[in-house]
Amino acid sequence: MLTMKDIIREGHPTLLLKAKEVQLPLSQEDKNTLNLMMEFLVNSQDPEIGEQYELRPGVGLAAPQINISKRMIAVLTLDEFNEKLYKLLLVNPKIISHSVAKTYIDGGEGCLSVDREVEGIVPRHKKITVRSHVYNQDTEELSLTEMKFVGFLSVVLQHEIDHLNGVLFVDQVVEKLENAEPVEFVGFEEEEMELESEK
Ligand code: UDB
Ligand code: ZN
Repeated sequence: MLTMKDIIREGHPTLLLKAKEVQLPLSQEDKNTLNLMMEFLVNSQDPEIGEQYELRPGVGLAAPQINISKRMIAVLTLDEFNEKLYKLLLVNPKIISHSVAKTYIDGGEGCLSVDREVEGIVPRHKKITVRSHVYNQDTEELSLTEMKFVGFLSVVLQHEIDHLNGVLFVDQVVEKLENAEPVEFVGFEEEEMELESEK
């Protein structure tokens, strides 16, 4: 299993590279990497496993963060309305369109690869359309899909796709953003929010 030791941190050169397109069909090695990435997110959000291995509860992970410079990301999170669970393994994702409207997370962003608090907010597109191959862990098949994301999911996807392009949120922070609404978390449990902000 992956632990925090496997996650490279700010200052590591791989985090600044543009990751390579993944060759299709997927190799067994790439399938293994995708499975490990999702397993990390699942473990990191499990209170017992997370505590035992001292994992930060992750909502997304990009392959470059485990020093594999390939265009693969994992996402595991509820939307900001606590309504839908997104469990996605994406290969060669591409933002094909986005809204003019912007959004941001109040209180800023963090990153599993950044071990410090960074003040300021990160401007993000409010809505994006992503075209990507989606990996199904049960069938081991890929399917090319277009998906729309808004709000928190849109922010998570943009944060992860930035990693594929060698971009860290720390280089995109601003003090304030005019004419944009923050992601509004509705029905998120206080405890969950506190868990996140304890970090
Ligand atoms: C995270 N989680 O997983 F606004 F309920 C972060 C860490 C670095 C703090 C663990 C997170 O922001 N959770 C969260 C945020 C909310 C509300 C809520 C939970 N990442 C993943 C990462 O580093 N991927 O590369 C950072 C996130 C910042 C914005 C999107 C991804
Ligand atoms: Zn990150």
